[in-house]
Amino acid sequence: MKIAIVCYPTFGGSGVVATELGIALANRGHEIHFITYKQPVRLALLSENIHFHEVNVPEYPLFHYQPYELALSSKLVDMVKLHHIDLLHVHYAIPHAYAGYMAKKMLAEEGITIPMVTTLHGTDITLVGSHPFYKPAVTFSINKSDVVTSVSESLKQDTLRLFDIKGEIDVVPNFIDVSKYDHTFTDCQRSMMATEDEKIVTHISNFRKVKRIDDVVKIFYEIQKEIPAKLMMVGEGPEREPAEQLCEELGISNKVIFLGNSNEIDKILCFSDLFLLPSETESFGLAALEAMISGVPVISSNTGGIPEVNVDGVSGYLSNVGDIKDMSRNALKILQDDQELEKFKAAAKEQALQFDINKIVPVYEFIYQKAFEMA
Ligand code: GMT
Repeated sequence: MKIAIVCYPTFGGSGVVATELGIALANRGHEIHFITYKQPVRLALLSENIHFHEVNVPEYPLFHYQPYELALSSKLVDMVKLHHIDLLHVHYAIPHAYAGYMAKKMLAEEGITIPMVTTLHGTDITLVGSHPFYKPAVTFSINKSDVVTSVSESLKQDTLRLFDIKGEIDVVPNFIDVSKYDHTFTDCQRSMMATEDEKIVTHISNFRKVKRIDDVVKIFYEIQKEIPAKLMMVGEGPEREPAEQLCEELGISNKVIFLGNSNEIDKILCFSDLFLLPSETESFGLAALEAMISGVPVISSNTGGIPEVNVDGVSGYLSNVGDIKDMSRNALKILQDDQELEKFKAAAKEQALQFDINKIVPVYEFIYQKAFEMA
């Protein structure tokens, strides 16, 4: 099948999922066309089955806002015709589902029928999409998609609650390429980051408000009072600077390393002992799953789709949003007892295996067949 994948090319979870899905589909013999404004960050190599088409928005002085969805829908029409693409899979409703629908209508004028699958990822529904400025357009484009999927049951319920949805929503959870996390590096270069007696705690995100970055710092502050520890902060975003400031104020700057965005997440997780994800809301929590497959237990909030990924008392612990005391107590329960740590590490990995890419990609292939029948 020839599939166009539309996504954000950045470090965000939706772009990562779309890219990994495209790569896996290409490995299964499909021809994949990524259509977005920059080559996706996790798309290292293009190949016979993987193509990338850049969407350009020409600058024009009249445009106060650059019309990206117009450029995207035109690019989709051109690429579908040029490469005889069979199906559109758009990740993140705004503005991709809207642009995809316009492309579909333009192609229909020329006698070309193309099904569109829309995958909802979280903030496109919970934070941005439900804003009154966007809601009518988001509702319209979800309802006009041939098949809609959401990455968790929780996100499905949020979508049904926030929008007037006419059709079904299929839950297809995010996944993990297990083979990528089969570490062969010896000591994971742990010694470069911490001394032997120090535990390594990690947080990875886009450092937005929703991630509650100050909670990450405060939980670590409690941990390091009790045991020797280091905190690895991975990612970039508006909350990074305030977090660095907070570390300074708490006098823990020498124990916290801000690494910025990284393409070596597997290596960082390889030397991590514990992962912190105290988010305000999270439709799935892909970063937690990436930690778990590396054998890193997760201390998280119990919000949104996180409980569908991180199992309380098994792969880590869950607490109410903002309950820093409970989160630090749970973190110490795991970190202070080596036997307990080993037990949680093994269980985290085991739990992550449920989301093996080889189980989930065939589900998307089934979804594509369904889209053909609906179109
Ligand atoms: O977490 C973010 O802010 C990025 C966002 C995105 O759209 O890239 O992530 C969302 O999609 C991910 C992949 O499906 C999910 O794992 C994240 O939980 C979800 N983020 C939120 O719901 C806040």
